[in-house]
Order: sequence, then C-alpha cells, then structure tokens
Amino acid sequence: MTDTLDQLRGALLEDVSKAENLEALDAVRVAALGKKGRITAEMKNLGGLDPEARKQRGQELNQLKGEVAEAINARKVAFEDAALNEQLEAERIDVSLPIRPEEMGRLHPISQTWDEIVAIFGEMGFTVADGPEIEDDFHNFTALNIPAEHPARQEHDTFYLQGEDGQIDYNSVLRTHTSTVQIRTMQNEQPPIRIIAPGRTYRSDSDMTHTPMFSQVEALVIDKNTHFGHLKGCLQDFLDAFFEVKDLPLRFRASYFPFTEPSAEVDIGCSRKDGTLKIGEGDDWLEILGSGMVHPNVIKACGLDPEEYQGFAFGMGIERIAMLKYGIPDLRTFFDADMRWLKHHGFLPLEAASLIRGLRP
Ligand code: 2U9
Repeated sequence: MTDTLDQLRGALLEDVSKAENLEALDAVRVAALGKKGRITAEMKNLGGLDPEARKQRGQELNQLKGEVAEAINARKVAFEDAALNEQLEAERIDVSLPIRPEEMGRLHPISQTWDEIVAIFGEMGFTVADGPEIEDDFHNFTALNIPAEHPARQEHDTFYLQGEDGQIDYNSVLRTHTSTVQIRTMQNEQPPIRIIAPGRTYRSDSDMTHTPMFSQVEALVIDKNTHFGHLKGCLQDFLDAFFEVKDLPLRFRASYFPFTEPSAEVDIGCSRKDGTLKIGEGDDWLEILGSGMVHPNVIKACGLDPEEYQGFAFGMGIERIAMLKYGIPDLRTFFDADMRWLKHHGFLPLEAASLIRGLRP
C-alpha cells in the first residue's frame, strides 16, 4: 500500500475517533464512503491504471474501505450505548418509594368486616344470597311465623312506605332483617340450602346503640338431617376464624325468637380489665348473636315439608361485631362520613380480606 493510502487511512481513522456525536460521525462516513467521498474518489481513479496496478490498488482500497467502515460502526455502537445508559440513568425509578395518591383511599370497616364474613363462610361452603330492601308483609313477617298482632311486629319498629293514596301501606316495608332473603331462597330453591344473607336492614330506632339503618348477616342451612350440633360447630368455626382465636369459648343461652325453635343467644368468652375488652380470654361473657333451629311453621310457609326438612339459622349485626373486633367504641361514627375517622379505622384496599392470605393478624 502506498504512503498516500496510509495517510488517507490515518486521516480518516482520526476523523472517526474525533467525531463527537452520531451526526458528526455520519458526516465523516459521507466524506469517506459517500458518493463524493474520498475513498469513492480513489475507486473512481482505478479505471486509469493498468490491469496489474488496478488489481493491487483495488484490493488495497477495498481493505481500507472495510477498515474505515468498521471503525465508523464501532464508534456508532459506542455512541448508542452511551445514549441508552444516559436515558436509563435519567429515567431511573426508585421502586422503594411509597405509592402516593393510591394510599389515600380506605375501605370502610363495615366493608372490610363484610368481606371477611363472606370469605370465612365462603370457605365453609356457603354462598351469598341477596334480595330487595323494600319488602312485603309476607316475606318480612308472616312467613317468619310473625302473624298480625304478634308483639314482635311492634318490637321491630318498622318503617312503612306510603301508598299512592298518601296513606301508610302496611304491605310495603323497609326490611327489618335479612331473613326475607332466606324466605325467598327457600321458596325458590330445593334443599340442601347453605346460604348467608348479608345486607342493609332498617328499624325506626335511634340512640347510642341503634341506628335507623344497620347491616346484618344471617345464615341458613336446610337439609334432611341438620341438627343443633351442626349449628354449634358452624358457629364455633366462624367465630374462631373471625376473632382469630382458636377454640373461642362459646355459651348458648336459651332464648325466644318466633322464627326458631329452640332458640339460643350466643355469648363469647371475654375479659374486661380497666375498661379494655379482650375477646377469647377471661371469665366474662359477651352476647354476640341469636340463633336456633328453623321453626317448622317457617319451613311450611316456604312450601317445604317440615317432616322432611329441617335446619338452623342465625343472625348478627355487622356493625356490632366490627366494633368488637376493631375496638370502635361508638356505633354512630360508622355513619358520620368523617375522613379522619376513616383514615384511622379504615383499611388499605390491598389488605382485602381473604382466608387464603389469612385475615388480618
Ligand atoms: C329464617 C329462619 C330463621 C335468623 C335469626 C336471630 C336469631 C337474631 C339478631 C341478631 C342481632 C338480629 O342484627 S340483630 O338485631 N338476630 O337474633 N336471627 S335467629 O333466623 C332465621 C332467619 C331466616 C328463614
């Protein structure tokens, strides 16, 4: 190779190494290898040489062309790598930073407790049943063995709706319990039945411990051989899971409800020391729910044969058990829509209740 070609090589490789960015590098490429480039010009001169010299010079030029192209490409890759690294550095994300706006929202303790109840009973093989909040007299009272003039009707402090004539319509009530849902289920489905009915209920009652609207969950199991032992086992399993206490002490006290016979109120073991309630320890008792074997009249009213089918039912207030589990002292605060209260007592959405992940520790 002649000195001139060596000089050309030296000059071009220097240009390549001096190019400061992709644009400058491309200019070097055009100046060397483009249509009017220096190597291209040398190629064009080959025609004037004799064959032997042309062959020799052609080979040298091709080699030079390859070397320069390779140098340009290597520098290009280096620029691209540097640009990518710069971009990655600029867009670095600190994954350990806490999320911001999403953390603001809270699940209301009633929603959380409701979800927990559904998760536990779901795991036990119950399905969730739903029904209307405006009911007729039959589903709210008569089918539940509460006939007209029965004192329980007064006790329920029922909200009646107004008829078209402006008078009270005694056949149109805001349901006073979710038992209406169980009645509808028994009317429409064949046993075995295993459902829970969580829902809003209404009673014209308002003081420290009562609000006109409150949430209830009731359960119903109907089959051919269901007995009180099943009720006991079911309540033990549910209450153990809900209060997260193994073998939570339970006490059944004989009671009376028109829709169950026999009926029992259920207490759980607790201690009350220095005004602090602890569930599952101590030798005090706390009433938690009502229960019993479904009254034969109720089974009959739903079109089933009480000689063939029997079962158990129970009901509890969701606000009440939420207050006990989460130490919320005042029932009425559930309905104040106070954001500070919700921030304190509410739950992060990502802590949604599930038995698979375990209820809250
Ligand atoms: C059907 C048959 C029987 C559901 C029952 C109770 C006892 C009970 C109260 C607890 C507190 C309501 O929220 S509360 O005020 N409930 O004491 N509930 S037995 O019995 C039924 C339900 C449906 C067809």
